[in-house]
Amino acid sequence: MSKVITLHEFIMDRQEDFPFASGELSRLLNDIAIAAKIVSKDVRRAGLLENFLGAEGNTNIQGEEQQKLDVIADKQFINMFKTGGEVCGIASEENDDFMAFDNEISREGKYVVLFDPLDGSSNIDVNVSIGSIFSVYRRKSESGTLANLEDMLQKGTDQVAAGYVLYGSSTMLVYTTGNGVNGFTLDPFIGEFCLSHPDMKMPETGRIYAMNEGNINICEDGIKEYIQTYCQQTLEGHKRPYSGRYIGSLVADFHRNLIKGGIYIYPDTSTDPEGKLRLLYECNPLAFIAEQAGGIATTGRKRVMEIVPDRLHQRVPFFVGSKKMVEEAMSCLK
Ligand code: AHM
Ligand code: MG
Repeated sequence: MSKVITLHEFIMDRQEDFPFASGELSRLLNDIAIAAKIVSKDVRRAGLLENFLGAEGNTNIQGEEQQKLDVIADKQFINMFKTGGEVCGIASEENDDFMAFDNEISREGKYVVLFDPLDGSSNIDVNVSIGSIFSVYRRKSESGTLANLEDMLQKGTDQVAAGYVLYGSSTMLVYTTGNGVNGFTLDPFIGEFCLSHPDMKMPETGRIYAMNEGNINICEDGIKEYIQTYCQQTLEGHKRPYSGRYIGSLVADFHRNLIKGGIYIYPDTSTDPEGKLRLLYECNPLAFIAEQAGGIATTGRKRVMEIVPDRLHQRVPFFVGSKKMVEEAMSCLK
């Protein structure tokens, strides 16, 4: 029987891999894992608890209805970051503005975290997989001062760590610090994330495409061409088509494609000319993981991680997945 390696042990063993390592990033990743366990516990029991399912009654800055669990998860992560001492400020998909933590230990924190506390909102109430996504940057502002907007608006290439937690048939945490991608499954009996997917690699190609095809008529022609040429069966039935699989939870669709090979597409449409997904909370962290696993992430025209953000809640078209499949899709865009 091989030795069980917990996330905590793994992070400590790898500490020297981290740029500017002095232990803070290790502690921050451990704090994220603890917050993820708390959120996982809430997600797993949501159907049994009063006030956990359904809409909160508010909309976020993007005009989307917040679910109660969105808000609960947001508070759990913020509380962990605020009290941990490694983070000087955060920005979350659920909050209008970023937060600079104004307490003594946080002002010294080296990092900022940008995150989507619970992604896949439309699946929360129906017991379908959802996830949390996070992205970690070194602050640009002086240590000891308050975090500012410039700390938050960094390019994806500046990320020092990124990851996601998938609340699926099991809870998994997958992360990278720029030295490959590793996946850990939460063992509910011992309450630890244990290494289950070492050195994850995204297959160079695959047979799965994930897109909300309800939007096909409001997409540019190149998207239609890609779906018809590469993904769908021809009328004569000559071509073996890809399989369409769309969960509608980005983390879950991405995770499946990471393991099996595939492409996820959320393009711009005539009704959402910038696309739907958020650059800072969703696209950059998954782009970092995809690239570290050998995949690609683009807007269809440009590498996602090279975009210089100009606002917190910026949206971008998103094509992510197996290298060959994303290249095929890009070849159809004019
Ligand atoms: P959310 O952050 O409000 O949950 O929105 C992001 C989600 C993604 O997880 C998912 O892939 C996409 O939105 C689904 O959107 P749609 O319902 O338009 O297909
Ligand atoms: Mg989201």
